[in-house]
Amino acid sequence: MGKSVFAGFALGIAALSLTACGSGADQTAATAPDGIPGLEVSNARMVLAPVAGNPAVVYLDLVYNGDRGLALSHASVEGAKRTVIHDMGNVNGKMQMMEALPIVLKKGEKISFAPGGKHIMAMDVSPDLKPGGTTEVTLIVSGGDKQSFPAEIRAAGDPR
Ligand SMILES: [Cu+2]
Repeated sequence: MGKSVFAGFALGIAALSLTACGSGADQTAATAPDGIPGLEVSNARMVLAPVAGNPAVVYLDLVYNGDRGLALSHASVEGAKRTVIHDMGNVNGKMQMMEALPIVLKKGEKISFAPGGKHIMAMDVSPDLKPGGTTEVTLIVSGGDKQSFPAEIRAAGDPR
């Protein structure tokens, strides 16, 4: 009797840890730094908004030397609920930011995400992201390959 109760208990634990393991693995898969062959990212930085809770902006420099032509259309930022790649465009004679078209990466391509141009917009940023810290940014290309890298977090007034 005592033995079967213990067995049932042990089984319960096993099932529980299996479940925990499963969800952990899923999360890892979603943010795994698989790497995109030929892609190098440098100078990644996230600039927080002056008002907490407003969107933050991520800038970076990338160089692509892979043989396969790719299109970069998605990004994610750890600690942000939603992430969109933006570009600046002319709307009725006024420059404003808008969702970027997929960015074509060909061998030898060098692209700067910089103030006044392309940038990654991070919405609903966690208050845990503070100047001086780092967060993980992931670029996702056509086909689902992705590459993650750290971005230094800066305050709104810091040099961009
Ligand atoms: Cu924007």
